[in-house]
Amino acid sequence: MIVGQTGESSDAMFARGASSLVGRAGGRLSCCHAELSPPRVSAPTRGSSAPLSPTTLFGDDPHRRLNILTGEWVLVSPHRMKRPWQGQIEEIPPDNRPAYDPTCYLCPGNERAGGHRNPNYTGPWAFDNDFAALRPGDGGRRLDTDGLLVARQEPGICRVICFSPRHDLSLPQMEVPAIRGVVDLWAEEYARLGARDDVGHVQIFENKGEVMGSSNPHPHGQIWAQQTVPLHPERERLHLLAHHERHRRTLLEDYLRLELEMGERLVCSNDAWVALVPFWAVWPFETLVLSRRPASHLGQLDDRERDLLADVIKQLTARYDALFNVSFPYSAGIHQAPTDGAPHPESHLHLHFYPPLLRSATVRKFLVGYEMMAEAQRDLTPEAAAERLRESVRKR
Ligand code: H2U
Ligand code: ZN
Repeated sequence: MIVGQTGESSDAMFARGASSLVGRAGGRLSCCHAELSPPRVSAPTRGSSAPLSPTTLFGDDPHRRLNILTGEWVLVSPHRMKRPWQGQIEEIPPDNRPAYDPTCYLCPGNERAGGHRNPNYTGPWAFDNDFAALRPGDGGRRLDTDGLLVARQEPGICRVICFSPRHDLSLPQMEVPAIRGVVDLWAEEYARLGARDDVGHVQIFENKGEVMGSSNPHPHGQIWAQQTVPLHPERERLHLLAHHERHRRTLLEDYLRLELEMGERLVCSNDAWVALVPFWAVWPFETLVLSRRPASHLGQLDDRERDLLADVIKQLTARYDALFNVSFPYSAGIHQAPTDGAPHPESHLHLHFYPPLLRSATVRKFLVGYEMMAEAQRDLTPEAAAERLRESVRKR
């Protein structure tokens, strides 16, 4: 995926149409995702005046906010927070897991699908997904019938990663050195999978909780490594690239500076990382975890930054659990540079947390109706969500 590697400006590329972009880096063929909106590059015009809070400007009035990472907008309707809720109430199963479950396919020593047996692993451990959504291969087959029926073979590899041998834990309940072990394994998997010729992008993620479709409460995540940079990271990458071409700094570096100056959306931090509710958050308690020093991928983090990443993950997920006094469900993932062999100075390693819960442990937000037909919408403001998370202390 080599937009910008040819020396062509992003404006010129967009004038030409992103759908036709196909390039080579390090001798490896890759092609761009089709039809993405042109990035809008911010102009630093504010001078020395203090940044204006959306709460001051809009109060309770509806307004739309721009996601500068994707070019998408979200409608914010703070006045609707007062409406009564008579919709679906989620069942939250009681969390009384044993440290070892003989029926769990992820516990050490147990049997998985297809007759595979897990080793007696004692730290974080990864294996090839027995029901992988992608398969390794050359990726050569392509279909294009009159530009109307278009398809491409997609090679790749799917891995499952157990965070701990303990069935009864989740990330916030693990000690920081144990989470650091997970960070190291993520870095190792990203490097090893990314070095393959048939892998141009490595997506590390976690689905936590039944509400998010997780099939098993044993603490685990997944890694899907594939040839193409998929939709969401590709959208972000184009916006990061446009900003970097113009300012020679990463978009998220400039954004973080502004957030640190304003403070109203910050949740928790340490010397290397900041967790905040992004200005354009869609999910009620969505957060973005940013490295203070722009790093393109986990391999560029030093020892201290890795320890502190483990620390901020624990801080943030413990706040989530304390918010509604429940093991907080979410989908989380790490966005890093594509693994096409090219340098990606525009890339800025970050983690997204998308939790579905809205006003209690049993009321979740659905992205339906207007959101499926038009655009994302939220009632609780990102500033109010950040305040709730800042005040949330670990009670469990
Ligand atoms: P989720 O809980 O996020 O679905 O992840 C569990 C993964 O574990 C899922 O992708 C895999 C599923 O394919 N799995 C195995 O690889 N082996 C098994 O024996 C059961 C589940
Ligand atoms: Zn288990």
